[in-house]
Amino acid sequence: MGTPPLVQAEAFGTSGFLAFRTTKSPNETLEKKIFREKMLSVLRKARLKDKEMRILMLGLDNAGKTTIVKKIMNEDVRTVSPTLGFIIKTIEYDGYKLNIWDVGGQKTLRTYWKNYFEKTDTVIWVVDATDRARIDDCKDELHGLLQEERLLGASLLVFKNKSDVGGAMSEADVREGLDLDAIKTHRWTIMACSAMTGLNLHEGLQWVVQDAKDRLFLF
Ligand SMILES: Nc1nc2c(ncn2[C@@H]2O[C@H](COP(=O)(O)OP(=O)(O)OP(=O)(O)O)[C@@H](O)[C@H]2O)c(=O)[nH]1
Ligand SMILES: [Mg+2]
Repeated sequence: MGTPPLVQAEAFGTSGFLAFRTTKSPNETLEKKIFREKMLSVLRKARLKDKEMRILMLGLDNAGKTTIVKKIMNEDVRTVSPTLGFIIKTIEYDGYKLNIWDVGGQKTLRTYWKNYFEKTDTVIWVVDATDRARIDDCKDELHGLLQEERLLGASLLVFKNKSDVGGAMSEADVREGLDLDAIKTHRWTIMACSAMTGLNLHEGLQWVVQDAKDRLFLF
């Protein structure tokens, strides 16, 4: 277990319209596109040097995203309800300021996910390991997300949540079900976790921070 996180700030939103407008235009030339990506990479690196990260937590509804965040914050995990907009929580972890964006995953809300992509350092993709029926849906949403240009520089942590439940899918099941080995565009890893018992939640944050440190030497 890593250093316990400290609550720094909290914000709530009930509308999916908090958009960070991208400056991209449909007629962007290749040179401009390359320049824009380079600038984004420089900015991202500068922020990592400042030890501040933007983490986007996504996944299908009922996966356990909000419960995970609550558990990390040492809040009561028995009182969660579906997220209709987004919740931002800021925690200090291992000297890094992690701004975690927890966004609702219901089907009708997924079209708003794009409003949160800008400047994301890490995507935490939460999977309900008891939901075999929707593993294909989960795979399609994840692979669709990874096509997003604005997420190209982001790393991916897949949390196989609800691992405390007997008969839940194994890590190998989820790895295969989500076709994770086909992902070549992003640095990724998968970890079994439980928002109920707290299994691997801090280890997950540790990976996120270590990955940020490693990236400082990569770009
Ligand atoms: N057994 C078990 N139940 C969990 C776990 N994590 C979440 N749950 C339950 O799963 C349900 C959904 O949890 P949420 O945290 O609201 O899921 P969400 O991903 O935030 O859902 P949306 O906000 O709709 O996108 C709740 O009833 C939680 O108590 C876990 O690790 N183990
Ligand atoms: Mg939620």
